[in-house]
Amino acid sequence: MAKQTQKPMIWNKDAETMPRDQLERLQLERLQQTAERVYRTVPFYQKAFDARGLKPSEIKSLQDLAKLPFTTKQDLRDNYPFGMLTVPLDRVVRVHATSGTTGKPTVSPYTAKDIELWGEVMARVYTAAGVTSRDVVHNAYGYGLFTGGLGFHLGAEKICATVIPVSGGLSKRQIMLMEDFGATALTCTPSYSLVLAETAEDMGVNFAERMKVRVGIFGAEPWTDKMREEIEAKLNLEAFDIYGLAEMIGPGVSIECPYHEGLHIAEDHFLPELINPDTGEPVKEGESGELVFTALTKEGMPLLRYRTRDRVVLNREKCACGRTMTRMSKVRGRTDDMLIIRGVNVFPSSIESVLLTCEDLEPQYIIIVDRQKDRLDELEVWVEACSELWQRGEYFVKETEKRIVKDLLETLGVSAKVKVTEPHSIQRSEGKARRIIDRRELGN
Ligand code: DLL
Repeated sequence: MAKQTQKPMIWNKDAETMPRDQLERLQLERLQQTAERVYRTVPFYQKAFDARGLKPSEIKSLQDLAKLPFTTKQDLRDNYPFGMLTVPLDRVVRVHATSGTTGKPTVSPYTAKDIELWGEVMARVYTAAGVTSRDVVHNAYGYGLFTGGLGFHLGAEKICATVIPVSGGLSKRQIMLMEDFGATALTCTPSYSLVLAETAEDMGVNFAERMKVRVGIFGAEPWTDKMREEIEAKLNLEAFDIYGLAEMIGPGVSIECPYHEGLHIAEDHFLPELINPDTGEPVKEGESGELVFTALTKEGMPLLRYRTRDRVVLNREKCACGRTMTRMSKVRGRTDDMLIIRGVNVFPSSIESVLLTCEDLEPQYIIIVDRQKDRLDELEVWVEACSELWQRGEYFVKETEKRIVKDLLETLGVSAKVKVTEPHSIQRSEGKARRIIDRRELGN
C-alpha cells in the first residue's frame, strides 16, 4: 500500500469539493449547452439525434443523458481527421493524436480554451499528488502527438513547478539528470519507472539513497496494486495513479489523492457513466462496467457518451480528502482486451497479479495467445527471473515455473505454459508497454 506521506491539498476547492446537488445542476446546464452546440455544428451528431427523433431541448435532467447517442472510436475514424470539430480549424491551436491499431490515428484538436481547461485539470492532478511550485518535475512521458508529455508539461507550468521536459528514452542520461537537477517528482508510465529503476541499478546508482524523488504520477497503461508496491519499494516514492484519454483531453481526467482509494474524476468537466458493454444499459451501483464520458466544457471537439472500453467500478461517496467528485477504481482491463481462452474470460491484470506475488520474478512479462490450426487456444506467459533466481540455476528456475503454472491455473481457471526467462531478456518500453501478443488475431 502507498505510504501516506502528505496531507491532502486541493487546487480548486470550489469545484473539487462542491456539494453534489450543486455539481449536478452545473453538469446538467453544461450538458444542455454542449448538446445544443454539437447538434448545430457537427453533422454526425445532428444525424444521430435526428435518427432518434431527439432534440437537444428535450434534455431536462441528467437521466436524459441515456437518450443521447454513444460515440465510438469507429465514429471518430469515420470522421477523420476534423469531421467532429464544432469550430473552424483556424480556432484550433494544437492537435494531438493516438496511434491506432488499424492505420489512421484518432485525432484530438484543442482550441486555446481547451488548452486552458487542460492546464486546470492537470494543476488539480499535481496538487492532489502533493506537487507544488517548490517541486522539480522530471517529465519522462513522451513529447509529441501523444498527450502525456505536453499535458504534464502544461500542468507543471500552471502550478509554477520547475519542469524538466526530458521525454522518454536515453535512460542512463535520465538518471544523471534526475540526480543533478534534484528531481522531486517523476512523471512517466509505470513500466518506464521500472526501466529507470533498473537502469540506476545497472549504473551502480542507489536510486533510493541518491535521488530526492518523493512522488511519482504514473498512468497511460494498466498497472496493478502489486506493481505499485514494486515501484514504491524500488524508487522509494509515493506512487499516484493518473488516468486520461486523448478523446477527452489527455491525462487529467482523474487522479488519486493521498488516500489512494480510487481516482477522482474531474466531474465538472467530464461526466462519467458506467454501462454494460453488451447492452449499453447502466450497471447497478457498485458493479463493474465500461466507463463512458461526456465532455461538458470542451470547445473544439466535445464528445457525447464516448465509449472508453475501460472497465472500472465507480464510487460516488465523498472522500476523506474532502473531494466530492466521483471516484473510479483502477482500470481493471479493457472490454476489448479481455482474452477469451478456450471459452474462459481471462484478464491480463489477473495474470499480472499472480506473477507479482512471486518475489523471485521481475515485473517484466509478456502474454502470448496462439492457436495452431484446428487446435485449442494456447496461453503462454514469459516472465523474467530476478538475477538471484537466475544465478541459483536451472533447477530453481524450473521449480518457479511449476509454481506459477499452478497459481495461474487456480486463479484463471485455464492452464498456461510459463517460461521464466533470463534477466533483461524482455524488451523494455519507453512509453506504454505492449504486453499482449494475440497471434490468433493475425490469423497465423
Ligand atoms: O494515455 C493519456 C494519459 C497520458 C493518461 C499520461 C495518463 C498519463 P491515450 O493515449 O488516448 O491517452 O490512451 C487512453 O490508455 O482509454 C486506457 O485504456 C489507458 N489508460 C490511461 N491511463 C490509464 C491508467 C493517455 N491510469 C487509454 N490505468 C485509456 C490504466 C490507462 N489504463
